[in-house]
Amino acid sequence: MTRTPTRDDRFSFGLWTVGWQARDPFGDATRAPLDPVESVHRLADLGAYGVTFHDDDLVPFGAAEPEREGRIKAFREALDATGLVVPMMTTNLFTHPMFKDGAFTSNERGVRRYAIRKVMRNLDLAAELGATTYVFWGGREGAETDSAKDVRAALDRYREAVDVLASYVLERGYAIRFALEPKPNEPRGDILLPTVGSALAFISSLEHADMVGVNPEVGHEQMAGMNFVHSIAQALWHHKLFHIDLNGQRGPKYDQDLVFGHGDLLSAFFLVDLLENGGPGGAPAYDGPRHFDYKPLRTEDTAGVWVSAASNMATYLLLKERAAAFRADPEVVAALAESQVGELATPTLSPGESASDLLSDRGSFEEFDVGRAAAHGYGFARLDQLAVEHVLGAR
Ligand SMILES: [Mn+2]
Repeated sequence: MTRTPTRDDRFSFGLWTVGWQARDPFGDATRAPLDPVESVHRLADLGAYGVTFHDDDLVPFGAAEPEREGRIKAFREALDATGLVVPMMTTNLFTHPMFKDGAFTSNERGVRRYAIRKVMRNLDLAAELGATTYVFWGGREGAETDSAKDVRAALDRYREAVDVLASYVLERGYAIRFALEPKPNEPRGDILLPTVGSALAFISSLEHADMVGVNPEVGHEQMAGMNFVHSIAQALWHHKLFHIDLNGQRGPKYDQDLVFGHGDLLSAFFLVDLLENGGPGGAPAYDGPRHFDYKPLRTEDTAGVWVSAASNMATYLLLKERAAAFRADPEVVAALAESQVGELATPTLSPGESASDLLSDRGSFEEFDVGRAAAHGYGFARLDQLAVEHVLGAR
């Protein structure tokens, strides 16, 4: 198996990732701006297949129409020259000071109307560029104070905005699905729809729920102390994993946006195993872009930016290789059987068996050997050590 990425690996990057100038709340930029055209060429050279962006990543906020057209034209020419595609697009509804109290959920109605219009304009561009996923990350949809935000009204307005925009996509006949990206906090003290679970529950209340899924991000879920592999498994279970943001995070602290695998490496291994081998018969469980939403370390120069971009893809491919080796190892197969991992797929009741049938099955309760069930070990310690040894390349 190759560790050199190809287009078939479907790796994509946001313009805002490699283009991050490393400005943080305490310090100025450490890198010069990067021209989106150059980013497209460099990402293509490194083996990516796609590039994604917020409206304002390509065209500065408030740019006049001729400038907007010129920048879009240059970007399209770079796509045509490299063959890179735009699988996903999104909207910046967080940088401009007007969004300081949110966009779809700002207390000020005029800001909410402006925000919807800003998305509509970029949806038109997304359709033109062939993007099939449109992400909503509501970084400013939240609050720092419980006195100042009526959360139930905010959720009404959030739903209203997504419903209106979904109707717009359907009316225009665009082949676009929406993906909501949860995050617990930062930049707001508390953000609405903080976890994958919250987003899934919200989606079930939408008018066009079938065209809305989630775009979970490794670090966002881990900032909330959640198990990212579990979150992805549940999103898959609901058929709602429309897109994924891969990166690294070291526990519940500020959003680190490290290179994929450079945080919780074991979790990254089990994530790749789930995505690549978690489908029926060991097929991939997810066929969408493997999208990296990370930030090159602030200490790096431009050369370091491209080293880190390549590292995301190399780490993913290494973990994919390790996961395949794990699955193919006869000792692992035996350990999985010993741990009864596959038995969980067997329904608890037999075909046609009812609750009263279960009641009359003395073997299930009255005569069940609870002592045996309590006494035997599951062998998970052995199984997990095999996984660790495979991750370390020791097998
Ligand atoms: Mn993200």
